[in-house]
Amino acid sequence: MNENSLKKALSTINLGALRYFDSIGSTNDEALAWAADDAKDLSIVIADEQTEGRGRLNRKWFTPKGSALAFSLILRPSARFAQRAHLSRTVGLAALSVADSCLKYGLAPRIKWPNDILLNGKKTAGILVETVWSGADMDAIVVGMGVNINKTSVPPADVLQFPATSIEDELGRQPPEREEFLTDILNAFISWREHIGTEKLINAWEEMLAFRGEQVQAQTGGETSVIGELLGLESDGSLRIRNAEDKSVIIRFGDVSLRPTA
Ligand code: BT5
Repeated sequence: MNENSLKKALSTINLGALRYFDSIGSTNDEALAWAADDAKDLSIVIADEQTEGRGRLNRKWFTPKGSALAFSLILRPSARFAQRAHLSRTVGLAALSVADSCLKYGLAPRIKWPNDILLNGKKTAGILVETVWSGADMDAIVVGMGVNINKTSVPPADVLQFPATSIEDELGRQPPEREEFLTDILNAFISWREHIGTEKLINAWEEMLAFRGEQVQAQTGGETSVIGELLGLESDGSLRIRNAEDKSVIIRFGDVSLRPTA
């Protein structure tokens, strides 16, 4: 992957502009700085390697050289969508785009709410959405996506809180070129984005949810956790769980980690 191969692969997609790096700290950091400056809607930062890749709460995200997709898209939300509720839907939009791209290769993706894409119950991609505000206005949304494409992108098990895999591991053969997989994700993202404010997006996202109808534990920061049956999504993308007292509990988007209760 290099700047030329990317520009060629992405030539049919209506992007704002592209910045490519052989190696970078974090594509989200570069995108946040660019968004605070003059980046146009749908500008993209992409790197072959990240040395300081980030997950939520500054957890580490591994992107070794030559093996994964790591990129950040900059969105300029229209006034109608420049609200906090829009953020969880944007995570759903990004997760669906990765999931749709996996489907294209015959894989069976599931979205572990809020921000992970699982193949065969293991994490193959993660999403990190961050914002740039000017005063009370949401100026830009940065959607960072990391996808393990080749086997060599999967971190060692001892540094992980949840098992991980790659597209290559799950296909059991040579994976698509990274440029090709990126093109699929961006095309899916652009077409799903048309439906960002609709039930269609929520329904498609809900269909893809991991552990639906199963018992899960949602750990919501600190010590708080909710245990119950995962029912589905609210219209803003929040998660609905039926607890042991048969009550619906709504889990808002934030630092939530979800796992099945074995
Ligand atoms: C995420 O956070 O899953 C969001 C990851 C977003 C990464 C992209 S890459 C492009 C852009 N630039 C950035 O700097 N970030 C974004 P979270 O749910 O907090 O999960 C983080 C956890 O995933 C870590 O604590 C590890 O346990 C695990 N992990 C780290 N690297 C992984 C990998 N390559 N594959 C699977 N799991 C990984």
